[in-house]
Amino acid sequence: MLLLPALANGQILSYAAFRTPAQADLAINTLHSTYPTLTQISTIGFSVEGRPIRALKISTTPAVNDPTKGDVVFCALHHAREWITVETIIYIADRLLAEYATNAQLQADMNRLQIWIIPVVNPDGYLYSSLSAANRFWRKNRRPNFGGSFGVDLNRNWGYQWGNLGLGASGSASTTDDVYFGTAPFSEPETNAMRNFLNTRTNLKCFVTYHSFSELYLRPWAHTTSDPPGEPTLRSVAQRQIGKIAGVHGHTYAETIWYNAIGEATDWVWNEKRVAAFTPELRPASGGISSFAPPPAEILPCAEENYPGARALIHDSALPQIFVRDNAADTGIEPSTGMFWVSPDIWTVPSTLVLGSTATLNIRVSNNTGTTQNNVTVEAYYTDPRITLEFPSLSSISIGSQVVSVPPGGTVVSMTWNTPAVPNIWGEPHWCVGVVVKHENDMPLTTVVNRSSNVACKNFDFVVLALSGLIYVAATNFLAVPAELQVEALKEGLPPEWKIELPDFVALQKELKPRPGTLRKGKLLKTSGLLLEPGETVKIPLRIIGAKAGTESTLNISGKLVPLVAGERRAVENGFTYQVKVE
Ligand code: 0X9
Ligand code: ZN
Repeated sequence: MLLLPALANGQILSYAAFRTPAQADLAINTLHSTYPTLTQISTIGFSVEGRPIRALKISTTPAVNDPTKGDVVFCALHHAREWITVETIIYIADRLLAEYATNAQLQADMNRLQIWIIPVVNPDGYLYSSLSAANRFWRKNRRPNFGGSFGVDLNRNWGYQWGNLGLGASGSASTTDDVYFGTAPFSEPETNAMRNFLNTRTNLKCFVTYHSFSELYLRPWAHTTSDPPGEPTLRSVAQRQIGKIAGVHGHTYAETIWYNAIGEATDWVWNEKRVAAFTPELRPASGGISSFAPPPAEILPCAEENYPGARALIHDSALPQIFVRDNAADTGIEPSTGMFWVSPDIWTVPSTLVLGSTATLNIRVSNNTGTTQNNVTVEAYYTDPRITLEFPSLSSISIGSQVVSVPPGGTVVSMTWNTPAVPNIWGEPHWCVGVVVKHENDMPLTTVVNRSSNVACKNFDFVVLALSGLIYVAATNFLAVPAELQVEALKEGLPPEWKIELPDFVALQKELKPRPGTLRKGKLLKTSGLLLEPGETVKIPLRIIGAKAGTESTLNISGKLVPLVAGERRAVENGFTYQVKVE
């Protein structure tokens, strides 16, 4: 009888040697057959040479898609030679499944999630690199290129900033180059499969694409050294991840953007999905090309040190721990539903604000973990809601940041807000305060308010005088394409005798005189709202009927910009609360 040494963390597979592609496939099959009630294997697409790109789904309901559950996606091997990434991601799956039986916190997290492990994005390249010593350092896929060479760099083939050579970043139009970006964005079936897979996730939370080597923890942007929107959020998570990795074997992965690259995976994900996306570069720390094939003794420690980081992202993705409500009905569920710019947990004293004054900003932070959470960072920002309602954003201004303890009953944090002295860019007295709460064990993974229980906002106003019942609402089309503007005055909260009359959109449309092409497109797409060119602003008069002079109420206006594009027209929503006093 052969006695195998017990594996430290209950995993069932061995990490003593690099797997061949067939063995990597087998490893996934073994995990599935060992844990049939917790896993499902699916094929998300096929490579250039027709090999399946497989995903191992880990979930308590693996056979069905549950849109209420968050989707956490880990992938590896965009680049053929980076074998240690396959081992690491298989280990993560192996250990999650082993720990599930006894780890109550993992069980609680998993109840809320669907975890996807895609060990080999580039199966053709992987096989090719395993066929001979001469092939071992192949990087690209195996696309037969025009001119007779092979391969597209899959980490240059994603759609954001694809082929943008003007940036001077890594990426090439030359078929023979190792960083050849292909003939079009997503021209390769491998990246196309990944995009389609991500597009069909119902509640995407985060995305990690493992590469090697150099021991780095990369975050967007890749294509430029400028900060992306929400950079503080990405940075906090990256730093937390680095700490987790270092805590295992003392390897401190560097926090950097490294060299710039175009058409890179996490840039597309952050730009398109606004979910935290990272590129860890695994072991070893340095070396020449042979470092893509480190000694097999590196596999296990590399995998081990990356497990707690993966685990932490899973925990972040699984429901509210420390949270701030988006509206009174919000229990922390992500995404929240209903209005998201009316957080009851954000208020000022005095409640009616004056431009250029000083107020006390109060923030109620809730905690449903059952125990006091220390070192919770509470950040407050204000922003022009005409520009963005993400927190933080490139244009948000910090009000303050505090580190507090939050007992199970929650706590109120107060800070001084020096309010803006001027109206927002559209001349309205609206400014939005956004709050971001962070904790070592509960990080926000997006800047989008309704999609994170860690992010909330409240629109603040000054009293709007409605002389003879008329008020103006401004809206602008900040999309890059013409869009249909839909405006709605919400009835909730209004005195019963108040009626809000919207203007005649046909007459208003005539006043705007948009270019005929836009009108034609609008007609074709059967629009009913106002058609706005990119950058165009419109002031919409709303008439309040039935109100007695001197009455006052809050009025919630919701606006939607629906881009005039063929196919699925995804609306961008925004909303404002007006404090209206009728004179
Ligand atoms: O060049 C790449 O695609 C990645 N490095 S690798 O050695 N694995 O090839 C890095 C791409 C991501 N870059 C940044 N986020 N800066
Ligand atoms: Zn790589």
